[in-house]
Formats: sequence, C-alpha cells, structure tokens
Amino acid sequence: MPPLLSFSFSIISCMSILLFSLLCILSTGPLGGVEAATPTVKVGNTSKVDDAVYFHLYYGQSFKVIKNSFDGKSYLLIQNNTKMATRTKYCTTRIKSFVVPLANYSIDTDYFPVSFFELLGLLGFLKGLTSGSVASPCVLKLYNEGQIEIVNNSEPANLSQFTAHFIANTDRQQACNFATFLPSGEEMPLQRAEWIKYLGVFANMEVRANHVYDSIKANYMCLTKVVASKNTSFKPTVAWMGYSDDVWSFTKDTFKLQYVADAGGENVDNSISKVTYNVSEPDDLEAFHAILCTVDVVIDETDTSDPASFTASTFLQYINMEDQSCLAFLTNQSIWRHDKRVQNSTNLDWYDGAVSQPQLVLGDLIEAFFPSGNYNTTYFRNIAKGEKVINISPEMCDRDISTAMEPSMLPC
Ligand SMILES: *[C@@H]1O[C@H](CO)[C@@H](O)[C@H](O)[C@H]1NC(C)=O
Ligand SMILES: *[C@@H]1O[C@H](CO)[C@@H](O)[C@H](O)[C@H]1NC(C)=O
Ligand SMILES: *[C@@H]1O[C@H](CO)[C@@H](O)[C@H](O)[C@H]1NC(C)=O
Ligand SMILES: *[C@@H]1O[C@H](CO)[C@@H](O)[C@H](O)[C@H]1NC(C)=O
Ligand SMILES: *[C@@H]1O[C@H](CO)[C@@H](O)[C@H](O)[C@H]1NC(C)=O
Ligand SMILES: *[C@@H]1O[C@H](CO)[C@@H](O)[C@H](O)[C@H]1NC(C)=O
Ligand SMILES: *[C@@H]1O[C@H](CO)[C@@H](O)[C@H](O)[C@H]1NC(C)=O
Ligand SMILES: *[C@@H]1O[C@H](CO)[C@@H](O)[C@H](O)[C@H]1NC(C)=O
Ligand SMILES: *[C@@H]1O[C@H](CO)[C@@H](O)[C@H](O)[C@H]1NC(C)=O
Ligand SMILES: CC(=O)N[C@H]1CO[C@H](CO)[C@@H](O)[C@@H]1O
Repeated sequence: MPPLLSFSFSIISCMSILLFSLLCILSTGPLGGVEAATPTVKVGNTSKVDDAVYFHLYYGQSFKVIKNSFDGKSYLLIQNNTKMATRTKYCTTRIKSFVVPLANYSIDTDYFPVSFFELLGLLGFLKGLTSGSVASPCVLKLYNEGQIEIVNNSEPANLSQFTAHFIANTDRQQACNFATFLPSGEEMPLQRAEWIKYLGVFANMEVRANHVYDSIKANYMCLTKVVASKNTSFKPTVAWMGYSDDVWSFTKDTFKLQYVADAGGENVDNSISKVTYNVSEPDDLEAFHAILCTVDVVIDETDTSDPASFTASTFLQYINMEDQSCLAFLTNQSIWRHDKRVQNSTNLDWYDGAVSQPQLVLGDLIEAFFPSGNYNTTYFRNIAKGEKVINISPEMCDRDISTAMEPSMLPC
C-alpha cells in the first residue's frame, strides 16, 4: 500500500474496498470516514452517468474514482489541493492515480476524438500530440502556432512529461500517466456522447460536461420525436454497407442501425438473412443485386485511402451490376458516404466530431431520408449528386481557442 500516512486504517481499507468493489459506497453511504479524517475539501460539482454502460463515476470528498469497464482499470483522481495529492500515487494493473484538475495532457491521435476536449474548452491544456493527424481545425491551428508539440509514440520518456496521456488504442503498452478514452466502444449514439462526463471529471468540469450532454441529448430526442410524429407511411429502406476484397457487407454496428431507425429509416438488414456477399460468386452476386433493388438510400462506408476521388462511379463499379434500372437510390440520387469532412485524406471527422455530437449525424440522416433541400449536411455527402469532400485545415478554426466549442443545436 502506498503511503497514505495520515489516514486512519479504516479510511485506507474503505478506499481499497471502494476501488476494488465499491462496497464502501454501497454499505456506508458517501464516505463518512474520509469526511471525518481529512480537512474538508468540497467536490461540489458531480456528474452522474445516465446512458453510457462502460464507465462509472464515484465521488469522495477529496477524490473521485472512474471505473473504466473496457480496460478494467480504476482511475483515482485526487484533488490537487489536498494532502492526499502529494502522498498518494497508484500505478498498478488495476489502479492509476492522477492529480486533478490536470495541469496539462497529451493525446495519441490514433482514432482519437479530440472534439470532446473542445466541447469542454480544454484545448489550452493540450500540450502534446503523437502526430499531426487530427480532424480538428483548432487543434491544427494550435499545432501550427507551435503551442502543441509532436512527441514520439515510441519514446515513453517523452510522454511522461504530461500529467496525463489519453489514448483510444489500448493495444499499446501503457505507462503510468496513460488514460484510456473509448467513447466509440459504446453501442448507442448517445452513450458515446456521454463520455464527455468522463473527461469532465479529470478537469473538474462536471457542470460543463453535464450541460453539454444534456443539450445534445435533448436535441437528439427532440429530432427523433419529430421524425416519429411525421407519421409518413413511407419509410425509406436504408442499406449501410461497405466493400472490401470482393465482398460487400451490410453493417451490423448497433449504433449505425440505431441512427437509421431514429432518423425514420428501415434497416435493410432487418429483412435479410445474410450480411456478406462475395461479388465473385455468381449466386451471391445475384442475391446481392436482388436486395439492392429494394433499397431506397445507400450509405457507403467502403474504406479508401483517397476519399476525394471516391465517386458514384467507384461505387457502381464495385456493385458490378449491368442493368441498374431497378435501383431506386440511383434514380432518386441517394448514395451517401460519411467522409465529407477529412483532413489530409485519411482522418475523417466521422471518427471525431460525429462521436461527440450525434445530433448532427441524426440531422444529416433525416435530410438524407427525407430531403428538404435546404439543409447542409455535416458529415455525409451525397456522391450520387457529385458532392465533394471538404478538406479540414487550420484556417477553418473560427473561434477563440481559449473558449469552449458550443455544441451545434439543430432547429427542432
Ligand atoms: C462548480 O461549477 C461551477 C460552474 O462551473 C463553478 O463556478 C464552481 O467553482 C464549481 N465548484 C467546485 C467546487 O468545483
Ligand atoms: C490546483 O489547480 C488549480 C486549477 O488549475 C490551480 O489554480 C491551483 O494552483 C492548483 N493548486 C495546486 C496546489 O497545485
Ligand atoms: C505538465 O504539468 C506538470 C505538473 O504541473 C509539469 O511538471 C510539466 O512540466 C508540465 N508539462 C508540460 C509539457 O507543460
Ligand atoms: C521514434 O522513436 C523510435 C524509437 O526510438 C525511432 O526508431 C523512430 O525513428 C522515432 N521516430 C521519429 C519520427 O522520430
Ligand atoms: C399515424 O398513423 C397511425 C397508423 O397509421 C394513425 O392511426 C394515426 O392517426 C396517425 N397519426 C397522425 C397524427 O397522423
Ligand atoms: C470470393 O469468391 C472468389 C471466387 O470464388 C474466391 O476466390 C474468393 O476467395 C472469395 N473471397 C472471399 C473473401 O471469400
Ligand atoms: C424518390 O424521391 C421522390 C421525390 O423526392 C420521393 O417522393 C419518393 O418517395 C422517392 N422514392 C423513393 C423510392 O425513395
Ligand atoms: C499527410 O499524410 C502523409 C501520409 O501519412 C504524411 O506523410 C504527411 O506528412 C501528412 N501531411 C500533413 C500536412 O499532415
Ligand atoms: C449551405 O451552405 C452554402 C455554402 O456555404 C450556403 O450558401 C447556404 O446558405 C447553406 N444553406 C443552409 C440552409 O444553411
Ligand atoms: C520532444 C522530446 O522530448 N524529444 C525527446 C524524446 O526522447 C529522446 C530520447 O529519450 C530525446 O532525445 C528527445 O529529445
């Protein structure tokens, strides 16, 4: 046990129990023991997890605990103005400690949604990146201005200078200051967005995190209600699908199927028995074409190293269909891709901004399924209408970086 010298045995055991099984909170209520023994430091603001499944939050007087179910780790976050902050340091396979609010942090850019930090207004404390591959104009701007340094991923010593190093790729070896942040592991759109509370805890920004999530959730729910009340007899059949090495697959990702349903579409996979089709197999090809003849809207998620040159003809070439007369999505010009916003050809904002602001994804899909013609989509482009990608650049940063990014509320 690391030196929790001034604490009584009961607190130590209470804490260990708290960290390992949370029995402490369940049996004695809000940490009466700690309250009695430490000089009072008010936590004051708290977050409560309403929808997300893979993290849990617990509050003590001078510390908080995040339990991350993806990596099985507990993060003990100790307020910087307490004795505990100078005396306690955990770095075991199960527990890590951090002093909060974080003085600074760095990010492993590999599929990392930095937009969550922007919504909290924390870019000013971002001091390191493992590469310049980010889909955020304001992060690119800070990097261009030299406020953020690029640190070599393979040099743990270089990363240890930051109070915390956030990663979304858990395959790599982890040092003591590494913290995983995995919103995209959740299965539902809103659950992913709620991970803003996970970061808020590291920055004592619970109030802001709660506000952002509540606004986003209210907007998202409002949009789904409007869609449901439209009560149109027509529900477009939607195929969210991708091609790779001869094979077309219809998505099985729960959050995508949920988006389609919430936007008023009907998922094609509800009515088919098979999700993958090998276009080099004549029988498969025939069955695949039959399904396509029933589809009103296609969302193509085929990977490409060059989104800008991925057009409707690329898509049509991959479906390998001579007689295209039955294709409603072609007649009605409705073939969408999620690569509208991209940085340096490879970094899609779909993996960043779209994770933290699901209401914008929903707004895009409602426009795709029920075109109004006067709505500019954020993440999706209609390649059937020749829509191009937007290249993300530092010049597109249009706010004062010391302020938080406001979530974009859609009219509802
Ligand atoms: C609680 O949040 C409010 C609003 O963000 C802030 O003004 C206040 O200082 C916070 N209190 C504590 C104890 O962190
Ligand atoms: C604790 O963090 C706050 C906010 O960043 C900072 O103003 C304060 O100086 C820190 N206190 C200590 C003792 O580090
Ligand atoms: C980050 O904060 C820690 C603790 O305050 C400090 O020692 C370190 O120098 C800072 N690192 C950077 C890169 O600012
Ligand atoms: C990063 O560090 C590794 C291991 O020390 C080294 O092989 C590599 O060249 C470094 N990369 C850069 C871009 O400096
Ligand atoms: C919605 O559709 C249902 C069943 O088709 C119908 O009973 C109901 O009256 C409709 N509501 C509105 C507001 O059109
Ligand atoms: C697709 O079918 C072709 C022809 O039968 C076969 O050579 C290929 O291995 C199949 N591809 C996959 C991924 O199963
Ligand atoms: C095709 O588009 C028209 C006009 O937008 C619409 O009325 C019709 O329902 C659409 N048909 C299909 C099958 O999506
Ligand atoms: C774009 O990506 C390529 C390949 O990953 C890399 O070599 C290049 O430095 C990147 N350019 C910018 C401006 O980030
Ligand atoms: C869509 O974007 C274009 C180009 O930026 C702009 O002229 C137009 O007013 C926008 N339309 C709406 C409905 O926001
Ligand atoms: C930016 C930075 O801190 N670079 C250092 C990374 O680590 C190597 C070796 O440990 C140093 O030589 C670099 O200066």
